[in-house]
Amino acid sequence: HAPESVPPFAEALATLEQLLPAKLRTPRVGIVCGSGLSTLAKSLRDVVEVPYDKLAGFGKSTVQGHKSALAFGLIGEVPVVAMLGRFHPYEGHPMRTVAYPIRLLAKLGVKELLITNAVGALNPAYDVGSIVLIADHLALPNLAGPLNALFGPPLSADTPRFVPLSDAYSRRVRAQVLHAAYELAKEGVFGADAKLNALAPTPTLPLPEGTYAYVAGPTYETPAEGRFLRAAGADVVGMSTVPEVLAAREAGVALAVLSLVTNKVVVGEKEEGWVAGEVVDEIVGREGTRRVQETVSHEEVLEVGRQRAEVMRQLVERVVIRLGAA
Ligand code: 6GU
Repeated sequence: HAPESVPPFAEALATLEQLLPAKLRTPRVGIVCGSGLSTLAKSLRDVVEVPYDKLAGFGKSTVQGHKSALAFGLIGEVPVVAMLGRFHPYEGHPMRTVAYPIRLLAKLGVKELLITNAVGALNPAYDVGSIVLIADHLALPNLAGPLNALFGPPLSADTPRFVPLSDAYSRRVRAQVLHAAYELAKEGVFGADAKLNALAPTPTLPLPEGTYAYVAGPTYETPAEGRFLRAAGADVVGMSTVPEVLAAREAGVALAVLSLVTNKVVVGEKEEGWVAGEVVDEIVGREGTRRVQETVSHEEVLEVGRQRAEVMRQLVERVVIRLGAA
């Protein structure tokens, strides 16, 4: 394929080599900060931020609530790199651009990737503000061609062609996440109930494991689509992450995904969407209850992100320290 389609990794790597002190040049863990979660960077010591516009091959991030920089620093003694802001296919970025930063992180030597995101809950047991550890995904766009991030010619001769995804969400990294969450729950970080559950003789862990449904967006789901995804086995739904998961797995990077529930997806029963009952009430002059059509807003998503960012920050920090010690 045409050489201009090969992203300028060498150029971006040279820029980073120039800007970073030696101790930050080989990050062990990568962190992707989702909507409203860029404050995760507060965990980093000796930070050097590199704006995306200084790095060859990066697109321009356009979503409100996302910063646009790589933050290099230390958590404990572990060198890490955090993506403050990510690229979404719905912004119009080609999949190559969405995958590019993850491939660059892999070339820098990142061994584990912790991806955070904001999701809507399909599973009625999930409360707004809770964090879900993703165990698997359901990606309808991936099953049908060009929206699969690995569709097209391989990056180079040593890029694997057929990437298995049955092990996409690393059991090793996920176990570290749950151990970290358990420690924090005992310290009260997840609230009083979670603390009691953690201290029980057989503890209940504070994070449920769930399946992430990836949709292309930028529209939120209709109620019928929400019911469809829920019936198909998904627990949460979002518009990011899966392209990055594919790029990371292609590069052999182990990963875990932490999803912050920012809202419950409006699902309801099919009949709740019907307006006929109210019209009949009006026709016969009967008092009735008029339903309001609920919607989700991006502001709501960002606000919950801000409220729960501190818990997510402590969790990510604790996971990194555990990964560094393991
Ligand atoms: Cl309800 N849907 C999708 N697709 N993404 C979301 C969301 C809902 N809430 C946060 N992100």
